[in-house]
Amino acid sequence: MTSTSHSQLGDVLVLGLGRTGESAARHLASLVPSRVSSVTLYGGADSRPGERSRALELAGVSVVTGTEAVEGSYDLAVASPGIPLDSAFLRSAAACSRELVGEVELAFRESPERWVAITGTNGKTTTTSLTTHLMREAGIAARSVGNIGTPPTEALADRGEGEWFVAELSSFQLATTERLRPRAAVLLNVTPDHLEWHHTMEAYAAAKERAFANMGAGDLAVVSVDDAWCRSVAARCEGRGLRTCELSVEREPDSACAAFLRRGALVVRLDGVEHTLLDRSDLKIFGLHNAQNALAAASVALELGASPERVRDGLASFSPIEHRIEPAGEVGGVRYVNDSKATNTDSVEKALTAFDAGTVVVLLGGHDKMTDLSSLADAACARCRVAVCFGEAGPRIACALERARDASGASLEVLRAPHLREAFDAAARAARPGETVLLSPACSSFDEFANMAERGRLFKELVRRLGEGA
Ligand code: UMA
Repeated sequence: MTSTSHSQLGDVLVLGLGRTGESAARHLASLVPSRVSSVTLYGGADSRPGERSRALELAGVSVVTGTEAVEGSYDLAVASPGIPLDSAFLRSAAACSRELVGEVELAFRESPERWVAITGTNGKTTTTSLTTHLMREAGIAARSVGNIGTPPTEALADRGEGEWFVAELSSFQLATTERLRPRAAVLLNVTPDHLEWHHTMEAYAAAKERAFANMGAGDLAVVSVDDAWCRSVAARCEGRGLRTCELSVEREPDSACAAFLRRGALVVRLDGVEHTLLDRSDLKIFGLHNAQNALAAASVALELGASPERVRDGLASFSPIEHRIEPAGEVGGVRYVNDSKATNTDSVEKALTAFDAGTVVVLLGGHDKMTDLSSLADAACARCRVAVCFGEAGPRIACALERARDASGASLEVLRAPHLREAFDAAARAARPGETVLLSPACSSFDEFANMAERGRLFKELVRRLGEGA
């Protein structure tokens, strides 16, 4: 099929009843009857009728729940990112569709101008928000879409004149792209992740590399040269003659386009022209990884026309989102991070992936919601060196962690403390230079605080006091 931005799409199948599926189905339903004949959504085996499916039915979408066996015949199938490519669900859909693409690909086909793609294992969300911030500071209309939360098809309806889509793209989203051609794309790093979906590192890295597949003359690829997977992507981009901005926080690349640190200052060189932006210590986002994120965002903003002055101001004014993996300071070589917003196990598991395995001292606990802890316990065993369990849920979490540790042979140290203050002291004593003390409690705060913000503020206050006393 050769659908272009205003082609007939025919009978369309949408897979997944999450945010992506809903948004793709709504967009497609708005094109009936002019470009779309029918929209059918399959929610998958675990999906059930509910508010979302009823609202979609009212919008004219046929919704099928509780099965992965797709029936019928479709011109196009649009997949949600969470559904693995080799799953029975996707294979069943592909068998009755002329073409299968992801939702990002659909959005790109519908509106292919002015896309920036940002991918990598870690740092995508910060880099995406920061790029959008820098562009806006420079007077360039921009919106963050994609994995960061707003499916791009949702943003299509009110896409402003001249507005850029700064798309955070996960490997899942990239794996189902075909014609996506961003004007600039960033690859921050590739480390093992999502292997349950991709199976091999090669497949995972190849999905990320798809961001660059269709780029050509005049486009800019911003690619880290600090890890081996990225280096080979950079070499292939350069081999194709693509303008490639080598991104490094470890050395100064000598290529015509590069982004790096020189005596602590962020420097971006585009086509041989250098811009020294600001000192790393003037950023409000901490850590070398955030210097890399800032370099990547600055490279894109400068490439797309932002002035170095505006980029400098934007870098200096950008703050991390409060309570969400928010750097709270560094004392004695130990980083402190406030993720008080993580009130469920899933968010904690996500947060843990942002740090090197084995370097985290995590603070877990609070009001006990009696949720299942097995997956959290496995994640903590895999990624943390120490866990300090506190509050009402503390004893139950500690037992779950010890059970998982003993079953897996992991070496996690489990400590117990009555409240956040004592837990903080125990964590600070246990942490070694180079490690991170992470408040990512997996529980709501109501046993001890009015809300999660109050809990996060106390954590930051304890870090400040520790720093003063150090
Ligand atoms: N489904 C199945 N079988 C599966 C998986 C999903 O049937 O094996 C169906 C179910 O109906 C389910 C629905 O698909 O309800 C959910 O779809 P989804 O998993 O694609 O999730 P969405 O709600 O559409 O959210 C997705 C992203 N989720 C994933 O990639 C898992 C969101 O990223 C993203 O913000 C959103 O689209 C908007 O673009 C979240 C995420 O965890 C934050 N991303 C991963 C990460 O960051 O590590 C990649």
